[in-house]
Amino acid sequence: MKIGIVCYPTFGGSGVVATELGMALATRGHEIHFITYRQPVRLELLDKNIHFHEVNVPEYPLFHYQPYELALSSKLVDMVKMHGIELLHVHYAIPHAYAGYMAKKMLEEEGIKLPMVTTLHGTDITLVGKHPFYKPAVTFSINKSDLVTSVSESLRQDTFDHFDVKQEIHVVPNFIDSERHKKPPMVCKRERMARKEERIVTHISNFRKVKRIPDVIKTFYLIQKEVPSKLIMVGEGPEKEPAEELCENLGIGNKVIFVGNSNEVDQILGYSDLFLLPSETESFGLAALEAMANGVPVVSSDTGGIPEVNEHGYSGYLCEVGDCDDMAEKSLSILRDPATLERFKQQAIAQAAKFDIDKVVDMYEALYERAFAEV
Ligand code: GMT
Repeated sequence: MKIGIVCYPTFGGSGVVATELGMALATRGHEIHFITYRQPVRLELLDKNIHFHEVNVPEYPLFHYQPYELALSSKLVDMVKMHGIELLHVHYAIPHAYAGYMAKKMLEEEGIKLPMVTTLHGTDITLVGKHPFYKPAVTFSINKSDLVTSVSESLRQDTFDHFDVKQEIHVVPNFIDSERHKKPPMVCKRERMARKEERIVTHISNFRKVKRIPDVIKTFYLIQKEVPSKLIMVGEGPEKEPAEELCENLGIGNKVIFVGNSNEVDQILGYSDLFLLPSETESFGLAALEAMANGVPVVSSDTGGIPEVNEHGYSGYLCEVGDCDDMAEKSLSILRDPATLERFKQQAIAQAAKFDIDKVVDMYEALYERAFAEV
């Protein structure tokens, strides 16, 4: 199958999922065309089955806002015609489903049928999408997709709660390549981060309000009082600077390492002992799944789709949003005793294996077949 994938090329979860799905489909022999404004960060190599087409938006002084959707839909039309793309899979409703639908309609005028699968990822529904300024366009593009998927049951329900969606929504969870995580990290730089006797706690996100970054710091503050430890903060975003200030104010600046965006996530997780994810809401929590696949138990909030990923008392613990005391207590119950920590690490790996890439790619392939049949 020749499949066009539209996604955000950045470090965000939806872009990561889209990229890894595309690469997995390519290894199964599909021809994949990524169409976006930059080469996706996780896209390791381009080969005969993996192509990247850059969307350019020429700057023009008249435009206060550059019309990306217009440029994207035009690029989609051109690429479909040039490469014979047979199906479009758009990740994140805004504006990808909207631009995809426009491309589909333009192609229809020329007698070309293009089934479109839309995957909802979370903030396109729960935060941004339901804003009254976007809602009619998001509702329209979901309803006009030939097939809609969501990354969790919780997000599926949220979509029905917030939008007048007439479509069936298929839950296809995010996934992990368990085989890749079985390999030992190439170079272990643990000693650069912490002393041997210290535990390593990690958080990875885009440092937005929804991630409740101060809760990460406050929870770690309580942890390090009891157990010698370091906190590694991976990612960039608006909450990073206030977080650095908070660490200084709490007197733990020397115990918290902010590493920024990283392509070495697996390596960092490879030597981490605990992952904190105290988000306000989270449709899935891909970062938590990646942590578990690397043998890192997760202490998270009990919100959105996270309980579908992190099993309470097994791969980690679920706590009420904002309850830093409980998150610290649960973290300490894992970290204090080496045997307990080892048990949770193994259970985290076993839990992550439930989200193996092969099963999920099978699900997407079956849905692509269905989208073809329905057009
Ligand atoms: O806020 C983020 O984490 C980025 C956002 C994205 O679209 O890249 O993440 C959403 O999609 C991820 C992949 O499906 C999910 O794992 C995240 O839980 C979801 N984020 C939220 O719902 C806040």
